[in-house]
Amino acid sequence: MSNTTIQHDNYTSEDIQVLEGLEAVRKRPGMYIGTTSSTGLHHLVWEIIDNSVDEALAGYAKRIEVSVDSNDVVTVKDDGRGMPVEIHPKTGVSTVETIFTILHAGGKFGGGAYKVSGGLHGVGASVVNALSEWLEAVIHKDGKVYFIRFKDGGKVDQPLKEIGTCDPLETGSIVRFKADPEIFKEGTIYDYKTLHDRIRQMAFLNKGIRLDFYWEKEDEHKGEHSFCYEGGIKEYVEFLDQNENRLFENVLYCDGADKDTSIAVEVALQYNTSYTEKVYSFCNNIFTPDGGMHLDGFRQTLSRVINTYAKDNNYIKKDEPNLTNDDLKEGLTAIISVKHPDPQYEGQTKGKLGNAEAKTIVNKIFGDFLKRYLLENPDVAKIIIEKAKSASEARLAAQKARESVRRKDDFGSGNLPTKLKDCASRDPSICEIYIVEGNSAGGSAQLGRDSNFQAILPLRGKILNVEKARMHKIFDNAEIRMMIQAFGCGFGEEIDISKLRYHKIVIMTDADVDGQHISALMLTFLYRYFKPLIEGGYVYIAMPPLYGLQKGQKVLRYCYTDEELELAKRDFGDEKYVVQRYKGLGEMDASQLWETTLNPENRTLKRVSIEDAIDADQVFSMLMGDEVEPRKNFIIENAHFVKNLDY
Ligand code: 1YM
Repeated sequence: MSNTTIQHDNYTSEDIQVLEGLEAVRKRPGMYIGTTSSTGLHHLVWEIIDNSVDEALAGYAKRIEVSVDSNDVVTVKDDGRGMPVEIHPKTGVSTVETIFTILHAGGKFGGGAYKVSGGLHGVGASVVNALSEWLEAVIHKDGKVYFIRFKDGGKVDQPLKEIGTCDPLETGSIVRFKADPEIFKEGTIYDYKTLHDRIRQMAFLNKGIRLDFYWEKEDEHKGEHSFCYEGGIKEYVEFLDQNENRLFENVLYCDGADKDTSIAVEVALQYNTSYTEKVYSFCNNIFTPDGGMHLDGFRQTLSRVINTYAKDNNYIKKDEPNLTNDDLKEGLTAIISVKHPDPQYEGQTKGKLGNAEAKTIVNKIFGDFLKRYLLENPDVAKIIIEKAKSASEARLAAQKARESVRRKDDFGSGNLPTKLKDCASRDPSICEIYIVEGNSAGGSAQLGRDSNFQAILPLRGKILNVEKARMHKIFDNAEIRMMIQAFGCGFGEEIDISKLRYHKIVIMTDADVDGQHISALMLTFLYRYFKPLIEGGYVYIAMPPLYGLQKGQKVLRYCYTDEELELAKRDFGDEKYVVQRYKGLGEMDASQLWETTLNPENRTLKRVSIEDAIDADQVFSMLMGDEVEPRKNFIIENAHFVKNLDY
């Protein structure tokens, strides 16, 4: 292969190969970034940030800046060595051009260093380039400033050239790009929260690296957000538990690496007074929602070391059973983060780390640490063991309670609660169940519904706060038992969606703070015990109108938001009407309720979705946890109390 620069106005065979490569990405973007939805759009940003994070993890960059401007142009800047600019011996063009035009060029070109922060499918800068309207890179290196530009999905627009000089101490890479709207048909608009949360997470997962996020759009988020955590995942655990009461002062933290395999491990954990667990595992900075070997190693070690300690110190008698993983879960918050040179992801959605050696190494590093920590901190050991023992006792009681509840209500037999006003149809795909707050509204709903396909389950008062209660209490609650019976699909780990009796579960509460609180309780319950129903998109929130414009007895128009009311007022010109504010569902009669909230033709339903398990968990814990103040503020501030409500 020749060592001369390719002329970009007359194509050579290498050029054509390059174009074919990037063309393949444009033809099948899904193969490289998963999807061309908003998720895929954001992947472009992650890919470029990953390159900067790799440079930081290699010890060269200290600070990374990410900005999004009002035209959705993204700029990522780092103060690393600067991408290599010399002619690449294999391609005959600059290495930076090679990086941006040859698929999977990543770390293979740089002399063996592997990519640590792995993007989806391990794609890199060239994929971003292929899917961009244009992309520019500016490189500061050896006292010189270089520039290169691509357009139309990765074609070289301006080959690499020197555009100036700089202080030789000033080095780094800047990449700017505009995603191609022809690829991202749903639009190229970035979401503030998605970027903000992921950048923050990157900062938590990579201690000491500073990530500055500049949101330049003219909206409420405009400004700079700077993230840098010297404590890394230790601070992540503190962040996750900011609204909890911790059981002891310090977060347990360890890190280590295995020389032979180059696998690095970090674990941080804390216990709080709640009964739920927040344990999240990552490989190469990517969340592994389905766990895998690193998580298995963590659980196995936690249980092994604590049980050994508990037996050695007579917290558990020799003939008593061990504490189980379930016992050790209650109130546990932990992050397990591994860095692996060759991760293998398994499972249908590739959310599970398959490398068995990750387990061995977590066992060793976390095990040695925990054993020693417990010996040195017997007071902490005692607190953890006592928490787990009380969980174990509660579990036994719950088991008994469940069995008795099951016998009493006969969950599987098709018996239905008497309060349920069921629908005629037995085709779940068209059936809906409205869970209605309060008996009076329940009455109107029962009269107003279409009984062919709409069932009504009235609930009285607030259902039990499931976050605070333990299992056996939850199943003592009559309202909750009725819901479980009505759904017909079982609950918890035994759920069977094929038995679900309604494909729309609609929560209907008053449009006030109390109503929102009840919705939040309901969602927490569904989230904890019927997660697949939320994931499957079966759960909705009804939106009753806030106002009616009334003329005499007749309602001229219903308004569901304050903005709508303002618009309606303008539309009405000379017409005389009074604005009626609905405080509760009970104020509407049966036909009004049908018209506004039940009739599929007119009603507004919000579908509840969980895009981000961590985030949802946070909101729920905050809403339901022991700390009253943040909850109160949140409910007052957020009319729409859960982030992921789709309209
Ligand atoms: C805003 C995006 O890409 N930074 C970046 C990338 C590289 C280097 C430094 C780098 C790596 C190496 C040597 C090396 C890349 N290099 C390569 C390749 N920021 C951003 N900063 N010198 C510079 O790994 O040996 C790919 S990315 F291929 F050259 F190694």
